[in-house]
Amino acid sequence: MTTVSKINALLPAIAAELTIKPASNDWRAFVHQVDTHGAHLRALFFALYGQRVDFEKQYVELLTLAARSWLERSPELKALDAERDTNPRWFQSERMVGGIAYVDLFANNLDGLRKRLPYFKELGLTYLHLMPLFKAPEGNSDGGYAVSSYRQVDPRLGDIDNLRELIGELREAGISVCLDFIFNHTSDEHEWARRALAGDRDHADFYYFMPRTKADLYDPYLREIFPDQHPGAFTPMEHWTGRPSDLWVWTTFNSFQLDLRYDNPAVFIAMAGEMLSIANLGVDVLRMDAVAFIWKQLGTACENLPEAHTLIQAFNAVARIAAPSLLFKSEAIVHPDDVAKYIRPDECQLSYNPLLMALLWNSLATREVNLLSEAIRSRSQIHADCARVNYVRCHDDIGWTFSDEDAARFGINGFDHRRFLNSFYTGRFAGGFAKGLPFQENAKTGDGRISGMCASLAGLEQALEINDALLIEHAIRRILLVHGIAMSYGGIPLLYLNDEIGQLNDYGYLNDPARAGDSRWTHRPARDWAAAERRHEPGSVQGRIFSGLMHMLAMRKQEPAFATRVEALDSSNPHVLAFAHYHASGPLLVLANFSEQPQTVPADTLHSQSMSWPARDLITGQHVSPSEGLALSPYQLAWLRT
Ligand code: OTU
Repeated sequence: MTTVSKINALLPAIAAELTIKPASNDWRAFVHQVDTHGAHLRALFFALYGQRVDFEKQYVELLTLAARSWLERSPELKALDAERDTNPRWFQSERMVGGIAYVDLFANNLDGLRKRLPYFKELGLTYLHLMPLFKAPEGNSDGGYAVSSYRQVDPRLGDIDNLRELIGELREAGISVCLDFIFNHTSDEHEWARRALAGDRDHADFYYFMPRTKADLYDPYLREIFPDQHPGAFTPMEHWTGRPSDLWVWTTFNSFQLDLRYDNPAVFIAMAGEMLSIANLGVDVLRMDAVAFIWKQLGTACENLPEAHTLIQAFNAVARIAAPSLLFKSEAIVHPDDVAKYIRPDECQLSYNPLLMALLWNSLATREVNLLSEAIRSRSQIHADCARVNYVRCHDDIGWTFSDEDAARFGINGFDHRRFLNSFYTGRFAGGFAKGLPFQENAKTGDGRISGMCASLAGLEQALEINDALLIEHAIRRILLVHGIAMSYGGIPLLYLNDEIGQLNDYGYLNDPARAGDSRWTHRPARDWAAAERRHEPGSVQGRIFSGLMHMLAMRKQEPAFATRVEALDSSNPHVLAFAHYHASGPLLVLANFSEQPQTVPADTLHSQSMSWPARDLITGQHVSPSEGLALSPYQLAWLRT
């Protein structure tokens, strides 16, 4: 029997078990999805678990789970599945605008968020990432990234029905919803973890328990992710039981986040079930949290292993069968070579673009575009069915994940340069504009990352403190510039809500013991709705930032060239970033001055473009003739179109 017919032979028994009529449309659709993707799923599942004697049994269990979830999926979502099937690149549209918000900090709870729908419409959002909202430990839960139940909403926010309704309403308003799939670990209060920690044998195999001698074999190879929380990657069992024990538990992040053990197929199947239940709430995109860490192998760094990819592809194949329109977005904040490997139509169709994010901040600090331009030249191309999510800030720290090899090409030493960037963005660098905080500085390795709101990092906090009009102007221009580049890149531009009104660092977290040890809370402020009210006042800081961003977004939505791939250009000026989109209707040229001095792009450089002049700058609306070269004012961004 071929693999396909072997799988199909399993289906009648599954239909019987689920008491569904094999002739029903619903079941026929499922059979069709299994016909198309079942063999691929089986091959991936076999690659992971094929050596086990109970492999077939596990596979039948997985397929049964997929069938059950499909049958539970609502008719509306099935209609959406069919619609997206005819328009699989919907997320590449120039009309896409994304936002990220914490439900509690932005609007208290799910009901409050629903009342903010008019604001999301005003922003023109078509995509909204709601930060973790499932049940999590009280006190420190790593901002919800320690999940205690994937089926229950944090009761402070509402319940699962509120969530389902909210997602439905957002969809009606043309806004797709992204939620996190936090699948590398659960909280120590999750049912599975409670049982495992209490000594239940079946659940012990859901996590990595091992004697210290074995942990010692792993530890030397591992990167410390949260060195402030605990050294190495393990937490002693004693932490929970209070009794001396030789056992340690793998906790890559905080001690209350226990890494799941994916070499156990029961874990894969259980998490596939949680994934599909989230999908059936109506979620369009799953943000695949911490993808780099999901597979471990002794003698390796346990990051970005080939099996991690197989595993995500297997989850993706499950989605194709049981929730076909669901997309994955990878959250891999690692070396750009490794980030790129998660971006595939059969793995993660979407990916954060951490390299662009980090290099935007790098260029603001150095006033040079060398690394950014090189990244666009050599690292921007991805599969035509995928897209990047381009952002300036998010709820996490900024890690300097550029490639040392790329930096070396410009005579830059990666290690020293990261030290410079950390000192620049923590305000230790004399004459700098930034007000950020260090995150997880590691004295042993010299590593460190940066926390801070976009506005504070861009100089607004300092400029307002000394009340200097020119510095305020520069800061606002920096904010608009980096956002403008994220909007120019193609893919989905993502706003970290509160940045659009220039909210500053919040130092209140220092008074909260559950948060004081984690500087990321400085850039997770409660929404300042009073400040937001000033967004329509022309001269106010909020008004200048908000109207600048809204204007660029409006222009972007009218310009299909933004949906085409980006190509680097040489501006002949070290302070000016240049790239283009080549659309059938003609090129779109993007020029960006990263310095506080006026800059010129030479006439020859502009004439070498396949563009007919004069061109129109979509941002200023002015016509541009480059006879004498093009003059750009401090931090000016230009979108030139014939
Ligand atoms: C992610 O980030 C989340 O975005 C964080 O908010 C969580 O704390 C964390 O996972 C645990 O769930 O280390 O500083 O290289 O790829 O996975 C942020 C690490 C992080 C990153 C990332 C992680």
